[in-house]
Amino acid sequence: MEDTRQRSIIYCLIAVVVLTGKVNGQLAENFYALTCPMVEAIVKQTVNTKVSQTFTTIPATLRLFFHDCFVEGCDASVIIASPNGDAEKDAPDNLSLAGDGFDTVIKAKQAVESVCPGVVSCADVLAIAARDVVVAAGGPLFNVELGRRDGLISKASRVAGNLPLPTFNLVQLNTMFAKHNLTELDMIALSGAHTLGFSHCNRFANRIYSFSPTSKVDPSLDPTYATQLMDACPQNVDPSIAINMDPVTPNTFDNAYYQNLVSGKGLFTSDQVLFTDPSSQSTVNDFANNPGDFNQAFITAMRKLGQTGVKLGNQGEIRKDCTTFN
Ligand code: HEM
Ligand SMILES: *[C@@H]1O[C@H](CO)[C@@H](O)[C@H](O)[C@H]1NC(C)=O
Ligand SMILES: CC(=O)N[C@H]1CO[C@H](CO)[C@@H](O)[C@@H]1O
Repeated sequence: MEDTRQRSIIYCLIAVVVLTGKVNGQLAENFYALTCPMVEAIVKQTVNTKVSQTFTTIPATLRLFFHDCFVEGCDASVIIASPNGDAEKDAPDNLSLAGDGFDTVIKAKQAVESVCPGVVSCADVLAIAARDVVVAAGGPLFNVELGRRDGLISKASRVAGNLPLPTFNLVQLNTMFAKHNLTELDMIALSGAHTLGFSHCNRFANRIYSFSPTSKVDPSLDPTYATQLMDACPQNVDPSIAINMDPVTPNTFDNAYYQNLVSGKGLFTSDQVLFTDPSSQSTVNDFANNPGDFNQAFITAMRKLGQTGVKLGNQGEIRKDCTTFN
């Protein structure tokens, strides 16, 4: 009698654990299965509506996820707005984060909040939205782990040194990604996000106007591409001018980024170096020739990126409004 009761209690607990995925505060794909089962459908709808209004939603949201995860961990600290202009998003490195990414997360969270108030973190909304924009651009579909809590720190002064620079070489890139538990393979795959979106001219002007004392143009640049870049970005160009990072298929999430690298059309030093450095060249060749290999590596790396510095269990908070602490 006692035995059967105990057993049914145990079965019940197991069922709750399986359904909620709440094991010792770990991330889990079904984290909101009982508390907000519609969350992914709601976020997807908001994302798709926003994408249909403006394409920039796609690169802006994907990059926002990356910047969020690399500073304080994936905890939506990047979304916080400070009246004093000293929050994470106000740092010089964030200057070019497009407003549409913020807008997407804020709107999706509002839609989620109206159905399951106080349950889903802004960090999870951003992680889901980042997956959804990849899919909206024709990229691979994958499951997102959930259960992140929102962070309590957002400071511009804590951004510097945590984000990679477009002038980085392979060792610098690997070092920065290793700090976030990401391998060289992860780093190369995540760089494939530059198959989408825009860059301002000043981020690569050194490669076409002042590369070295002996060569104005970076010799690893395809000469025709270098000329196109000079036409699009004359010296002293309006700083608001931005150009496509993937000159071939700028609006599609595909492996053209790697084919561009093979043909000397990587926009940043940090892009082109993945091909010019012998230690990463074979991976670039593989991704250029086998889109399936790229997609698999990208999915693995995005899920790992989403685990960076996450707050779990009782840490942090579930923000009501993504732009302010509760
Ligand atoms: C590997 C090191 C990386 C460096 C040095 C780097 C640097 C940059 C720079 C300088 C820009 C141009 C910003 C501008 O002028 O507006 C940019 C844009 C972008 N980056 Fe990266 N990035 C890196 C990795 C990543 C990763 C891992 C992701 C996402 C998984 C990502 C996603 C994007 C996207 C989507 C854009 C376009 C943004 C837009 O159009 O609004 N980047 N990146
Ligand atoms: C990297 O992984 C280790 C071991 O799992 C963990 O303790 C650490 O917090 C992780 N670092 C980040 C930035 O997520
Ligand atoms: C999107 C966004 O909030 N960008 C801010 C980044 O930081 C600069 C200051 O360095 C702000 O002026 C931007 O508004």
